[in-house]
Formats: sequence, structure tokens, C-alpha cells
Amino acid sequence: MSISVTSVVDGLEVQGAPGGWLHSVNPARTAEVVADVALGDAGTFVAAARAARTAQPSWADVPAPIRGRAIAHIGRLVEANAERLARLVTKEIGKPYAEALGEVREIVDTCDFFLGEGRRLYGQTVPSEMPDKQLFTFRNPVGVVGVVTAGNFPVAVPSWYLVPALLCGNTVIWKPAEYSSASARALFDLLTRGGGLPAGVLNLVLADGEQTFAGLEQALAGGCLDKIGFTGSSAVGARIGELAGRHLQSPCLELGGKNPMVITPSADIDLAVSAALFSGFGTAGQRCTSLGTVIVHEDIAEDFTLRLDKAVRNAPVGDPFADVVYGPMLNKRFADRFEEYLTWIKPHHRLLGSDGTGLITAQNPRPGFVGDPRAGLFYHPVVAAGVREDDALFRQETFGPIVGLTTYRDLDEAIRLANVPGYGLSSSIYTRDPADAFRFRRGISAGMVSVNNSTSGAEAHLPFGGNAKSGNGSRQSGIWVLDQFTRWQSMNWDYSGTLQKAQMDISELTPDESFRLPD
Ligand code: UN1
Repeated sequence: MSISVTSVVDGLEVQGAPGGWLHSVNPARTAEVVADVALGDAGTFVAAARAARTAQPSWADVPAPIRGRAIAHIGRLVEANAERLARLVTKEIGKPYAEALGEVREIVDTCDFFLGEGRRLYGQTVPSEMPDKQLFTFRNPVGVVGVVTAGNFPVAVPSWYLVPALLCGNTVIWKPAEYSSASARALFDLLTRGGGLPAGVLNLVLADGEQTFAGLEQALAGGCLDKIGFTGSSAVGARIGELAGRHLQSPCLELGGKNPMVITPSADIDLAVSAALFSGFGTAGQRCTSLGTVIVHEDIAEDFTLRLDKAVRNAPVGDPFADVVYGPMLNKRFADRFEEYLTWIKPHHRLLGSDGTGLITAQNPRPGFVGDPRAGLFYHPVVAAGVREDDALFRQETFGPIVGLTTYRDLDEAIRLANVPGYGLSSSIYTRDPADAFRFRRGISAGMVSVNNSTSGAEAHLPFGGNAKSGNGSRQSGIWVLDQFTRWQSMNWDYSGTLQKAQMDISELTPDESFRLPD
């Protein structure tokens, strides 16, 4: 039986569906509706921003350690509901249950980190150049934050924004992906109830992309939005960056990736193969950190390719509640887009990893498929060997179970190839040579570098984010995200009883410049 899901503004469920109704469908069983979603519109977003504006000063007045306690309670409530939330995530977006449990764990990790930050949120005391004067810094909340998130991590990635934003004393409007509305509403309820959040502190707006964009525009023009956080495609990120820029704001952007994995001759090949399998095909390749292209040294290319082909062929695909490497595409929209990426395959590509390409069906079967492929949006995995620099498959993000493979001769060439697509999110190198690892780290444009590890699977307390087409340099997670949700305020306090002028009324010690040591 499906549930009904609504937006929540100022503590109240929004009545009606000004943006229409949407069925959130189980992608592993498309006949099953998980939730009937009442969509809001631009007006809903603006109403939420106004409510957040009204609620913000008193939320900022709650002492930070008390806000930290709220985060602690949220973490506990999420933990107590972990299996329920993970099941809902698997049902709604088709992520294998083990991964969904990991995703829920990531929320708890984020809460564990930020509950203590409530007792830090350190400012500094800084010496002055003048006597009887003291300098200080304080972190102030930014104000009202609008968070727009994707559905591939329907609860973990939102928590990277929501938890620190709230901890820092901001109020929030959260607009999740429509197709993961039930998971979003579940997380929203855990946050508001677990945290005992007053009405208006956290608001949930379910709306489509265009209505959301119009809502952001109107809220910015109306002066009730101070910051945007966005996780999604590079194209939409550019539009959001442009809009925010017109209001002299710098958004927090976490965008796409074409994440390379370089395999050097000294690599442990079996280890590299298992990482390429997980990076490329875990979450059906629908992570922003998923592997884009394997760049393998030509001396080991044949051996590596044979082993990768075998591993991908043997990988169980299917029912996400079973033990599979991956399940369905997140949603029909992503399946359709993936079909388009498959048209980028060219005659010079050698396809490995499966007997077919495209939708897995009775006529286009995959041996060992787990469950009934006709029930959902399941796709064959593809390894496209022989990708070239000017191929779309090499240059563009292809959100789905497809990985390119090419070869290189020396490490400089590998690094150059890895940077060609112009993204810069995650990257990986397999090597036993520390010099290779450090040369790669220095040369790669990515914000995140793995050595002998997958391109995906970042831990929740290291800076997460990218450069160029992957983002505007903002970083999430750990202490680094505090700079997104607070603004530094500096204070100077002169208690000398005189007007001491900086740079002018300063004393200087006199050096003896002619002093020399004896010969
Ligand atoms: C994303 O796909 O937007 O590092 C985030 C990872 C996950 C987060 C991915 N922890 O793969």
C-alpha cells in the first residue's frame, strides 16, 4: 500500500498539491507505487523561506551546545530507525539494501561528528598590534539556507547539509529529488522529531526542478534566502551558480564527475579489479563518485582487461534486497538518460562485461540475474574498452553502469588523460610505488584522491567536493563545511581609553642593524 507524502512548511503539512501529484515508483518493481506525492510549487518554496526567516533569530539564540544535543538525539533516532529507513531507501530508489544501510550509517556518522561541534564552533582570540586592545573572531550563522539534493543518496547527502546547517544556527528549506520523496519525508520526520526542532527551523518542499528554480529566484529577490546548497548535475549547478552570483552569494555546489582510476604496472591487479567493479557498478554507477574511465598501463592492460571482464560478467545484478552488486536504475528518468549514453558507444569500442547491452529482458538476458528482470529498470553492465580522448564516452559523465577503459605508456600521460574531461571530483590510483601516488596526487585536478581504493566511498568527516565541472571549490563534511554555513565576524575591542589608530599609533623596537659576529 502506498503512502501519501506532503511538503511541511512552518511545522504544518501543506494542503493540496499546487504542483500536481506524482507517483514515486519502486524502480525494481515499477508496478509498485511507493508514495503518492503532493507537489508544491514556487509559492510553497517562498512560503517556506519566509517561515525559515522568521524562525531563524530564535534558533540562533539556542546555545550551540544545546543545538549539538539536538543533533545527538537525531543521530540516536536515526540509529533506532536504521533498518526501516534503509528498507524505504531500497524500495524507493533501488539501492542494494547493504548500501542503503551504509547510507543510513553515514547520517549517524555525520551526527556523531557535529554533536561535538556544538561545544566547539571555535572562534579565536588574536593579539592586537596595540596595547590594551584585543581582537576576536566569531562564527555567525549565514541565516536561511536552501538545500536542493539529488535522489541517488536520498538521505545521506542531504544530512551533510542539514545537520551542520542546523548546528550552526541556520534555518533550512530542503527540496529533495521528487522521485525520492518518501525517503526524504522519513528523514525530515526523524530530524524534526529527534531534534525537537521548533516549527519553521527545518521545512520540506516537494517540487519539480523548474518550480524550485522559480522559488529560489523569488526567495532571493525577496531577501529571504542567504545561501543555496545544491547536489546534482553540472548543468543545473551552473544555473544555480549564475543565479546566486546575481545576488552576490556563493553557493555550495556538489556536481558531477568523470572519475578516473589509474592502474600502474606495480598494482595488485586483483585488488584493482575488485575496486573497478565496485566503483563502476556499485549503485548501478549512479554515484557522483562512480568510476568513469579506467586508465591502465599498456604492459598489464590485457591481463587487467580479461580479469575485469570476468569479474563484471560474474557480478550478480538484480533484486536490491538480495546480495547483488547492483539493482535497478534510480528512476525512469535515469533509465532514459542511460539509454542515450549507450548511443555514444562507437564501432571502435570493444564491449565487455555482459553478453548484451541495454535493458535486461527475457530476449536480452543476463545469466545469473537475481529475480525477475521484467519487473524493473535493470540494465546490462558495460565495459567499453578502447575509448579515445575525443569520445563523448570519455569526456562526459555517464550516470549508470558503464565504464570506459583506455591505456597509457607513462604516468604523465595517465595524469593528462585523467584530467582531460575537465571534471575534478574523485580519482584513484592503484600502485605499490609511493612516488607514483604522490605524483598522481599533485597532478590530478580532483578534490579527492584514493590510493589503492575505490573512487567512491568517501568517509563522512573528510572534505568532500570537487573543482571545475564538479563544483565551485566548496567543500562539505567535517570541519570544512563550517565555512559554508557560518560567516566569520571579526571584533576588535580597545580598552586603552584613547583612540589608538591602526598602522599609525604603533610602537617599534629598534634593531642594531650594524651588528656582526666576530670573524
Ligand atoms: C554522491 O553520489 O553525490 O563517496 C555522493 C561516496 C558517497 C557519497 C557519494 N559517500 O561515494
